[in-house]
Amino acid sequence: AQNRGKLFREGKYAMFIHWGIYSQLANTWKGKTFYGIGEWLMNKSMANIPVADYMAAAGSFRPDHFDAKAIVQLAKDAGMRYIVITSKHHDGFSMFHSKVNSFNIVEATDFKRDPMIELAKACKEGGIGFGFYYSQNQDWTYPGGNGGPKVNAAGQPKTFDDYFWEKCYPEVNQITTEYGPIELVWFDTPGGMDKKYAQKLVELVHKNQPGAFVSGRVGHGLGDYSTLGDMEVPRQNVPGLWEAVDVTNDSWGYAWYDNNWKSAREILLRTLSTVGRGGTYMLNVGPKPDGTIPEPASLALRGAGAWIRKYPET
Ligand code: FUL
Repeated sequence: AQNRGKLFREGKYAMFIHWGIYSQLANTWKGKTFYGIGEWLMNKSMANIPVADYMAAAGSFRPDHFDAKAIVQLAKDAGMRYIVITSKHHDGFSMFHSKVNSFNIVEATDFKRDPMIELAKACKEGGIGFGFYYSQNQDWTYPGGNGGPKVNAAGQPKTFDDYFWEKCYPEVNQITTEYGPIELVWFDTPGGMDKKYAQKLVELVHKNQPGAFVSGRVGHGLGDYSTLGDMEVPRQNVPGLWEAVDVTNDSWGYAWYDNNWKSAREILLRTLSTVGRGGTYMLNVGPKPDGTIPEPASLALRGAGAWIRKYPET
């Protein structure tokens, strides 16, 4: 489609949001702090949390101060043109009211709201774009997902194919049909996922969302653009249609100890280094346990935004 990826190509600057149960845990488990990227907390490489224990932790997820309008206002003040948020990260928790996975924010928490409905609406009203991150290959809690249990609750063996058709495909169908027009689906860490699965996802997104891009991390060269390495800001020109993804501190998901905040000036330099070489810059914020954006991040974003918005396009 002609207008596919319009905001990606023209907008140049976006907000990335990593938000999930891990935001509540904030890099701690049973009183101990684990250092690293927060959304990986349950992984073997960090706290190595058993699946049942991690799933039970959803019960304490209460981001009561989540305010979609405030986040959209922040993105606009920052000069950003769209927001991309984790609908499901590697931990397998659906941050929307999934029809196929009861381990989701509406059914598995006392919060009970579908924040994706709120954010989609706020973006629309605020005149900015909206999109979803979706971990298509790694799923550490659903039987058959990459890194997940190999058997279901009844002890029956489950394959990646089971996971793909029972959870991944229907969920991607849901996020591309129930939240209005979106700018892109940001697939991630394709690993060894078979090409046939990647193809199915690309076809599905393109069919349901004629204006939406599929990220390069869907794998097999099937994406609509490419993403540099995590937190990589280019030092030389990069060919093609591409983006840089970056963090406001050192973690994507909220980590309580991480105060290595970038200043407004650093954010501007990194934005310019990316956009000046033809790329799109997507900068992450990780909501705190209460659902609000950490103050140092919003201050820096607004500081940089004051310069970016000084000369409006129209
Ligand atoms: C990575 C993921 O494994 C991280 O957790 C994060 O989502 C980053 C943007 O992509 O490769």
